[in-house]
Amino acid sequence: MRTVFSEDHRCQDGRSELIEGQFVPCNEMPRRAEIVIDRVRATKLGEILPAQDFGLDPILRVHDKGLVTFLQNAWEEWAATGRTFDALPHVWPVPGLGRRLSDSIDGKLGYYAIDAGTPIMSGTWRAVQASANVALTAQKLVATGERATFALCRPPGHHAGSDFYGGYCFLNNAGIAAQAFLDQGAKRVAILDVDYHHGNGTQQMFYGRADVLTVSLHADPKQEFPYFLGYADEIGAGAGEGYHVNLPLPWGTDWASYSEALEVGLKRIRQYGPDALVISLGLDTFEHDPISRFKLKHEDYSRLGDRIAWMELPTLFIMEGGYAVDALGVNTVNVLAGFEQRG
Ligand code: 6XA
Ligand code: ZN
Repeated sequence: MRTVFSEDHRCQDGRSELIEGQFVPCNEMPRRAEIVIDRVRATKLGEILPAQDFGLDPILRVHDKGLVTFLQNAWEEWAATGRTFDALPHVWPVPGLGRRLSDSIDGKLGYYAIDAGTPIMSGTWRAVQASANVALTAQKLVATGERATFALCRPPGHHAGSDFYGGYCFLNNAGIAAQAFLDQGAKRVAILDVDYHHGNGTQQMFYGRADVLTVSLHADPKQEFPYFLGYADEIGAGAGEGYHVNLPLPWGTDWASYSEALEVGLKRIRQYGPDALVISLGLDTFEHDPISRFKLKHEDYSRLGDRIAWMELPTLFIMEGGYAVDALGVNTVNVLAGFEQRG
């Protein structure tokens, strides 16, 4: 399997995130991608390709111009106030406060961000655009006949919606790629999100549509981020009703119960009959992940790849979360190699 990768991911290198009442060093760090690309090389998974530049058009198919312009200019506006540390929001437009777009960068940050864990710095836009280009380059390979490719995206994307960012995500790489498949002639695309966290951004951008089926297996939002979305009764709206599937699972979930939910999701995808499958590949379901509470083991990731291969669909793997950094290369490539083994 070929991997698409851009060194520009390093331009996203946040100092700290707010978690459990404290500012701590960012879990979403450059070393994550480095360890994965090292493992891709060491295991000879396949050729590594650079990203091509697709410009803003495919991004604007799923994201509002306002969000994109904000992300392009946020650092400059923040730095113009004399601040040299990373940009984070500190006030949000909850319903009682209204939702007006302020001229102030602090107002804009709260308007577009969903959390205080997603710092913006001078290189953020460069890394974010590269990450989307990595996804689109890999998407094009699948759309033009490759069985599967791996988009080693960083920063990740699945929490970013049409007009908001957060949860370490700025642009929704999986959503952008799914829309690109449709724009290139696919009739239906399925997105399977196996990250520990609910893919709230992916769900939001396609919630009223039936041409993208979203299936997410994740920690129950009663217990976990993003808390406000990802419940089983969210099934889509209007034309999208029945095309969005949430499979929340409790803390402590291991492969035995995870794989049961996986079969439910895969069955729904098979029934949908998509032209392409996009996998939001998060590895934070690992037993030693520092911010998560599932119990998947190294070998379970090979099984996961094998189960995905059984679908026999053109498949695009998009990197999402995973913070047990030393194990991230092994776990990620186990999925991809597990997929490849089923010829
Ligand atoms: C709390 C946790 C953010 C979740 C990031 C993630 N700030 N999403 O891994 O998939
Ligand atoms: Zn996650």
